[in-house]
Amino acid sequence: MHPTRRGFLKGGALLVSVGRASAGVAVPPPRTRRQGRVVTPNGVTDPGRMVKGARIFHLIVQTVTHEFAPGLSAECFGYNGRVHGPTLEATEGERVRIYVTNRLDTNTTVHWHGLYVPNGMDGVGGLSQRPIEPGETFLYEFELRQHGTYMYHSHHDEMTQMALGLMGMFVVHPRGGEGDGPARDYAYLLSTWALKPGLARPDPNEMSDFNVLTLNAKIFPATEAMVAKRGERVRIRIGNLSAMDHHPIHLHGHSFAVTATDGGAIPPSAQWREVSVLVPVGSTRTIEFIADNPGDWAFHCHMTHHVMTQMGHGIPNLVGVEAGDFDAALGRVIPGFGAMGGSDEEQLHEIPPNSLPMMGGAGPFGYITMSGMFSILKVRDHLETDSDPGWYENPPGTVAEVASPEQLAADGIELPG
Ligand SMILES: [Cu+2]
Repeated sequence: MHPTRRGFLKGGALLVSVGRASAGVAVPPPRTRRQGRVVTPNGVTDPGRMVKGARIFHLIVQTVTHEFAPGLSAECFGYNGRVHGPTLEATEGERVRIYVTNRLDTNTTVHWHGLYVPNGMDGVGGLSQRPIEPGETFLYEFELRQHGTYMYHSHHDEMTQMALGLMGMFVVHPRGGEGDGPARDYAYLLSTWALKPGLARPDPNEMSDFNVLTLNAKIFPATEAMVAKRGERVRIRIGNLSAMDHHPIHLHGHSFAVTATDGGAIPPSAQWREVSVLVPVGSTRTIEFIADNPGDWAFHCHMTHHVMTQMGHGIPNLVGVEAGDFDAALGRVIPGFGAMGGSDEEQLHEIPPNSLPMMGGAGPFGYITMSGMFSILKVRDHLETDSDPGWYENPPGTVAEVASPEQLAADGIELPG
């Protein structure tokens, strides 16, 4: 099968989205914000504020219209106007007071995932507290007795409320700081959504067919790139609060050490090296490496369906089919149906409103055939700022290209007839 003749099913229509970017999904200029020491790509890091020796946070739970990428938005639940909530950042030994105001029209709670808290601060609705009713503001107060990467999420009707986005990261730095801490410290929260093309709200009832797979609630090409200067030590904290899916997160061009889970730091003698780290549901994994390989390196979930967006299922496999008049024939029973085939120019079919092609954004060598849980680590010899430096300029002779007849002959490669 020719690579430009692949078809992709989307919401009842088989789409071919290779060959050109559709309107509205060009790669936006990504930015990386540094509010605290931890950078939350596409999100915010909230260090709170100190009042009489305690660190104060305020989470407002509310309905939020969230954009996963230009062209795809949904009515979700969020904190402080965002999906997901801010990465809360504090230091071991601190007392935190976290006010939670419920602006939903349903009850909620907040659970502090992985943190040692008094039982009554654990946020399990009905078990450890009564739920926070609409309009109420609850206070959670506890001392941070550990350091590491944790999470927070609704623990009331959690199947629904987490499916709609009520979650965030909680980073606790070690008491006394880190003498040789990393130069870059990134935080990602992985989540999964069932958002049928054209619909306004994610479906919490879905158990298996999640079609929007996100890094910090964004899908490529809307995911902001990470940056690092060559030689810098980079830490990436990854939490997974997907409904049903574990994610093997893969980094290209480097290997890394798994340095911590939400159970605590892993002693150096027990750390292991990987190029993909499996982040199970309800867990965090922290990885560290030296960014010693300049370039634009893919950072993504290795589940192939998790780097796709809004695929539909339930039609026969048409890979390799000579489409011919198939579109017109099937279009009579399935309006808008489009099978693979035709020229590149014809390959992008009509898609329903508020939906995106299954994959892709513009790249330096054409269309990047990935979406969903996909981002890029940009390693450079020199970085003027922490914002996206643009595409990597490869040194001459270091990009794969068509083999020359001379080279083929020199290496004794004979092409099949
Ligand atoms: Cu995945």
